[in-house]
Amino acid sequence: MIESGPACKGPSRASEAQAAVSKFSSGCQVALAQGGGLPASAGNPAKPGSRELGSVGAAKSELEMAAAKEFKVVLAGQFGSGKTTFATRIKSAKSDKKEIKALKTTQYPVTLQTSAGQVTLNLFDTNLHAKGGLPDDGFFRTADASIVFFDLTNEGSYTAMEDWYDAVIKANGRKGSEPLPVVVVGTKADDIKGRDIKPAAIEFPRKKEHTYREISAQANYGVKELLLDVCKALLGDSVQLTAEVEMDKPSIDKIDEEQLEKLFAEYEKAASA
Ligand SMILES: Nc1nc2c(ncn2[C@@H]2O[C@H](COP(=O)(O)OP(=O)(O)O)[C@@H](O)[C@H]2O)c(=O)[nH]1
Ligand SMILES: [Mg+2]
Repeated sequence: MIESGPACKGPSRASEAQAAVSKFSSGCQVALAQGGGLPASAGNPAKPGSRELGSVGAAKSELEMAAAKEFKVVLAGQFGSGKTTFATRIKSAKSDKKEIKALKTTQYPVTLQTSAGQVTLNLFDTNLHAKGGLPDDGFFRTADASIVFFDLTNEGSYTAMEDWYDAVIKANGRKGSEPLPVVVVGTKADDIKGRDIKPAAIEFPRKKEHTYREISAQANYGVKELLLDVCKALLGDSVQLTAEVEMDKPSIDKIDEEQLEKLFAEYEKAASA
């Protein structure tokens, strides 16, 4: 049986002072899960007695934890909402991607240098197509965080987002523990004319109290910021990126940032009303 060790509890939304502890505990959970081990439910409480397992084993698992700082980040959202386009913007993620055949998933590792040290976000991107329906629980389970996507130009994708969100939350039930970190993302922000959803109508992230961000992966707009949002949700608000994130050249080079800021201000106004 795998002993989880004292620091190996479910990720807690970090108070800043606890950020370091929290990131190790999450990383630990990922390492175990990817080794084919534990389901990622909340119930991995710290066991006061677990220090008593062989000191070598304990030391090793602490070392592994310190080295890990890896998080499973599930990309959720309707087919065509722009998940793969987002994941493949990041150069290293694209070159180091791995197929996980059993889960019909591509794993894109995004390694970031942050004020909390090196952090790897393993983006889990499903390869199923629309007719395949929602992925199995195995895809969603053991997530440390999720990015939930909808396409700003397709109202149906906004509606469908709730099913994906529910699937992530259900597979990662964390009774009695902190909620799963989630960032909600509106994609294809470059296509202002094609927008199908008014800012004030984007109620979902406010209702659920999750961070909301708009991106255009094709214009490299908001991509880095989104990665930072995920780090903050996992490690605490004070985390900063300390090195550039290398991205592919944008395929759209003009984007009306001023107009996008106006639209976002409308979202915020509705959110604070
Ligand atoms: N205009 C625009 N189109 C995008 C953007 N991101 C993705 N798309 C398009 O949306 C479609 C679906 O994208 P994809 O990443 O495959 O979606 P997925 O099924 O969620 O992985 C593709 O035709 C993309 O070219 C974007 O930022 N702007
Ligand atoms: Mg895809």
